[in-house]
Amino acid sequence: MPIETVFEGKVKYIQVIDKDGNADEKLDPKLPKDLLLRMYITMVVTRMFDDKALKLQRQGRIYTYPPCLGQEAAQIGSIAALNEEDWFFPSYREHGGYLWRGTEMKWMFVYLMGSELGMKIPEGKHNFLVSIPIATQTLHAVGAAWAAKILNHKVATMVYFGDGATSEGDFHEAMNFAGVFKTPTVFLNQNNQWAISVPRKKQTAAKTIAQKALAYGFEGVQVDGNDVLAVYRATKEAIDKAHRGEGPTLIEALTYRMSHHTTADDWTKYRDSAEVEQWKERDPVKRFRIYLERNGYWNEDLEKKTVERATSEIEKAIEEAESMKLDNPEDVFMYTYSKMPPHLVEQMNELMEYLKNKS
Ligand SMILES: Cc1ncc(C[n+]2csc(CCOP(=O)(O)OP(=O)(O)O)c2C)c(N)n1
Ligand SMILES: [Mg+2]
Repeated sequence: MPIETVFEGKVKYIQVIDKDGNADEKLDPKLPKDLLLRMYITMVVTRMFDDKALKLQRQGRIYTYPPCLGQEAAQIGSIAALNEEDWFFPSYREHGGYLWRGTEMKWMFVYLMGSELGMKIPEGKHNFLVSIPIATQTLHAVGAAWAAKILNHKVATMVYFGDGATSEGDFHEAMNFAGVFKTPTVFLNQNNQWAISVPRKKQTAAKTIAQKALAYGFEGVQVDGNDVLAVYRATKEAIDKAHRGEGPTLIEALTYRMSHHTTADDWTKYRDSAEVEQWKERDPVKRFRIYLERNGYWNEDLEKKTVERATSEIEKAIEEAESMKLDNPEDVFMYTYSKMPPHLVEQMNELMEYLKNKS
């Protein structure tokens, strides 16, 4: 039996639309107009949702909010390549992903108002919950993919995580398991250059995050994460591969968090505004709009109507969320176990007793 001692691996980089909106004819996936428009409109709505959520937090109407400004192409380009039966495992920044997968905006606001009700996944939707503990969702996604493989269900799982998450043990365990057991998993890394105030260069000495896949025995691809068509192309290939039973892929979407890490953060304390300005030139929404306009699919009038429709949709969602009765503190304990263990029952009773005496 030959023993392998030499390894020569490579990571490819994909860009379809450059920062000025010029498309590479050979790489353009030439998607149908209705899909392209749905992608663009969702990107615009995501950006408007994001802007509104930030303002609501500043007014004290929702709690901590993690903005996704600048990451719309990385999110929508990838989620659009996922079939409905495939499973979506987000981190906490994938607002665009939830919108694409049919989550009603009012529930997203309800969640941000601190109610567990907002995280109730609609029946039949293959979406997972927001994951705040960094990288834990990579293990969940690999576990679910492994279960699907054992059950012979032809579905893939796709998991979102940041550059900082690649320093967590969970990420490496998930990658290793996925490689060995060839699970149908797409690891979608949004390398937005920062993990709160820690820059990407402090997460790893490797040139790319994508190359980490090679050490686990599978393919790693780096894409321009601000180019929605490049992200779509790479993700579609990875999902198709997973459906064919050919195992996992790691996609590194190179992007940038244009806003604060969360509303509890202030980026002006640790990064240069010149850096932010430089990334503004690579704006994913603007770039995609130029592409659509050049293809004759978009114009000022359609933009205006989209913004008007989204404005009233967002206002209506806020109104509905704010008119709900959301003050059920016991909900915090309710939905982790089908049968609540005794220590949680005790804590819940203690809290309810405390609140009763306080009022
Ligand atoms: C296990 C764990 N450790 C630490 C934290 C605190 N924390 C919240 S976000 C974050 C940075 C994550 O950065 P990255 O993975 O790049 O994702 P991004 O926020 O940039 O999308 C940290 C350390 C946490 N939530 N979970
Ligand atoms: Mg990050």
